[in-house]
Amino acid sequence: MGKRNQHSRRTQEMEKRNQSPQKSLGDDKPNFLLIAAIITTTGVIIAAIISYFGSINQVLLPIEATQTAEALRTSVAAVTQSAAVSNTSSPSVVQGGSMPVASQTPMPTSSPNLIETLIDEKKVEMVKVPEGYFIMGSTLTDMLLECNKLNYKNCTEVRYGDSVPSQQIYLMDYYIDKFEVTNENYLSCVNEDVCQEPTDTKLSNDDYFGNPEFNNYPVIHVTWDMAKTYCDWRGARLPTEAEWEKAARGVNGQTYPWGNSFDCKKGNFDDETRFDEFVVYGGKSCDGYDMTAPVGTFKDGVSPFGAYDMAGNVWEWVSSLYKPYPYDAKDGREDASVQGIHVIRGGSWLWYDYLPATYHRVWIDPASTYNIIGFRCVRDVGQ
Ligand SMILES: [Ca+2]
Ligand SMILES: [Ca+2]
Repeated sequence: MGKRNQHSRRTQEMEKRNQSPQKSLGDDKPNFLLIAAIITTTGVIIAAIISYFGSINQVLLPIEATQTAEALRTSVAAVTQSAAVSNTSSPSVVQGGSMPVASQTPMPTSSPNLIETLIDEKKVEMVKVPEGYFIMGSTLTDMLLECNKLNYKNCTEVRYGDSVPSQQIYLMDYYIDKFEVTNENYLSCVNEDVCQEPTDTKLSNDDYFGNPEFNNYPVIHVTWDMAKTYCDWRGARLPTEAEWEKAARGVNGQTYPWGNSFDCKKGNFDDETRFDEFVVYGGKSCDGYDMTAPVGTFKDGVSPFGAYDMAGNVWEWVSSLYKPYPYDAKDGREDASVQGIHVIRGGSWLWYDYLPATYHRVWIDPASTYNIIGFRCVRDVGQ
């Protein structure tokens, strides 16, 4: 109303001016100068206002971004804990492998084209996994659908329920080995009398560990302690379950390192009938390797952050004790001094009865060694 009254008064004043007697040209001159001065002054004021608010924005934006990042960092524990007590605050997942939708926090974005690598002191190549949120775990519905689709056995809640629920987890940035630790990598540590030789140096009938023919193949027959000792020797450590999973699937919760559809040509899976009758979804001899394959063979199966063989070839030890989800790194599961059952991730060239999805967890005695279990290491950025 106030604005309307002002407008009416202004209109009436303008109408009065239009009704006033005509002025001479000479009389108009001062008015032109006055108008020009007003226009110039107004322009200067407007420019000053724009400049002022522009500079304020330039100052404020980075502060707001910093505060947001800090808030996100400090809310990790809260997000993790809230997932435990309330399903409404954990991501909801739409059936069919669709993206979970965050209710409170922004969705992370993937930048798969920017792979940053590091060659460490032992000349082992690592890839960087940037700081931020990622989606860990899955829903039972999605897992059982995938399990049945790929003709695996035991597609039940008992087998797959421990990977539920889907959570958003925030991790600081870190480097992870680009490849599984090779026989050659591990031999360097053995030669320095730090690492213990694998408990079995053969694979089937082949001389494997120490045989130059298999230098670039993943080391096997190592316990969790042996794997940890090797990573310590590198100035690194075993990845947590969360770190392993983020490196394997990226930030958006995809099922496999390369996407959501299984493809037996993108990793070394159980595609032979030499050791068992099971043949992976996709057919016999799909990937072309009866046993382990040289690391980095499957370039189309690389993860969003540039890590190879995160699905297939050999299972990989992680640092985590086997505990129920929701995942919480601070609940004791990452305490290396605690004895107990540990987790392996990623699937392998044999052992058909487990879906090689990035979220799938398998627990195992840390003192056991198998020809299907190897590992890789991580290190913190700036370490
Ligand atoms: Ca194979
Ligand atoms: Ca692997």
